[in-house]
Amino acid sequence: MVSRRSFLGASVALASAATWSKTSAMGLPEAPIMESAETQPPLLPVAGPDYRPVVTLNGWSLPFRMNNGVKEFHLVAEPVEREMGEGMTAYLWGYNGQAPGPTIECVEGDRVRIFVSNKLREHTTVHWHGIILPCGMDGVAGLTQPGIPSGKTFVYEFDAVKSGTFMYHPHGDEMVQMAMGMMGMFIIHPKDPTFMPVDRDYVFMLSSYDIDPGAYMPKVMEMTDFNLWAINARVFPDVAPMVAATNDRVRVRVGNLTMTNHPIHMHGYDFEVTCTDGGWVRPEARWPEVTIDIPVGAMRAYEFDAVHPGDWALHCHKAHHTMNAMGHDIPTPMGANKAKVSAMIRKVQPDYMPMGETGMAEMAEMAMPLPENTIPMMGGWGQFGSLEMGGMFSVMKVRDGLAADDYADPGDYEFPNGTVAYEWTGALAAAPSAPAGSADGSAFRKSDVRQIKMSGSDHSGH
Ligand SMILES: [Cu+2]
Repeated sequence: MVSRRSFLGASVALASAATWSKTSAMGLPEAPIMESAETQPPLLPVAGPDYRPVVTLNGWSLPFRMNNGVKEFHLVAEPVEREMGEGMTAYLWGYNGQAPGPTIECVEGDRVRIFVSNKLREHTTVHWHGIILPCGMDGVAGLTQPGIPSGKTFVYEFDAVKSGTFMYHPHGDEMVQMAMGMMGMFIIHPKDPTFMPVDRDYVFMLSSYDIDPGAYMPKVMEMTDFNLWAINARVFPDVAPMVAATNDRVRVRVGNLTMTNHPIHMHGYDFEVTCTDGGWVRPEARWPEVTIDIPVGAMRAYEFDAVHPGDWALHCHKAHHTMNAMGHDIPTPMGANKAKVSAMIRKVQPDYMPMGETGMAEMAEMAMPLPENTIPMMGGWGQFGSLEMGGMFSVMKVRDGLAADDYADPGDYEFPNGTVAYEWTGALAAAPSAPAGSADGSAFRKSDVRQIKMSGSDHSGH
């Protein structure tokens, strides 16, 4: 395993660290702004205990400065323009140029000070969801503090006493401000770097918006019928893939601040939930899953050993959440014969195309004219054609021989010969043969089969 320190020099973090050390310890820290919606490289530790920084999918981590032993961050609440996908920009509210806001990372035992400047036209606060802290730092407008007025800066300061995965979001005009996209992740790394170590640590936040095609701002009064289901405010096919080297230990942390739960399903692996926003899950309390439901207002982290190379789909299992903007109030079109009615419609609209008579897959391949500022309902092309997916969908790409700090999209998986499902044309493509070392023809490797002793399976006493 490559030590984290060994690739420390390769990071952009050093550049920002130099910038920060020049900043005066007096006055507000600079507030870095991110202009891109691309996944940014991990922000490697530059002070204090070693840790494995997270990679925020289509996001970034907020640089900090040290001031007399205190880690200082500067969040700016402000209107932002977020590219949710190619051809579609949303006017949201967020932090430091993006929505969701940057991930904040610190280490258990750190003293953190977070300056929050409010550039919105109404008051806001920041609530540090799940973090153990003094009540007056909890960020509930009216209850624990006055709202931060427009144009003002408030200071939050607390000791990071417990490691884990947390979130931040406003707790003043919460319904509107969260519907507008104000949210972010907050990671407190364990101070002991040998506790629950992983090789890749991904984090993203689930969010949903109701933005009519052609419009730019979400309808903040919508309660259930959203049309954009997003991973870190990006929709497939413009959600970045996650990348792992074969045999990496991988953690995926998923926060949910939408109005409904999302059963996140990953193909190719079983995994265990190892952390919630309540803390780390003890090994004896874990159980295997392939789909993990992320409740509203909650975080779940799961881990697995990336022993199966491939391009593995990862998505919300609510099928309507892997679609982009679409109408739901239409009758089922399958089986309808639209020939007669099409002829009538063409008299007034010559280019009318009847759709959906056989199903809706055809819609992914039709290049239909779209209104300005929207995204096709589904899209994404793989090496075998259309995926017919949108929304909350990404791909876990596991490859042999990736460098430890390589997070770039490795492209399409090269399937080994004879391992892809194929059309039956009357004979098998090759004579079936048992894999090497397997007497029974099982395609599974030994490492896949867990020895499970079931209690009560010993019937010898009967
Ligand atoms: Cu969902």
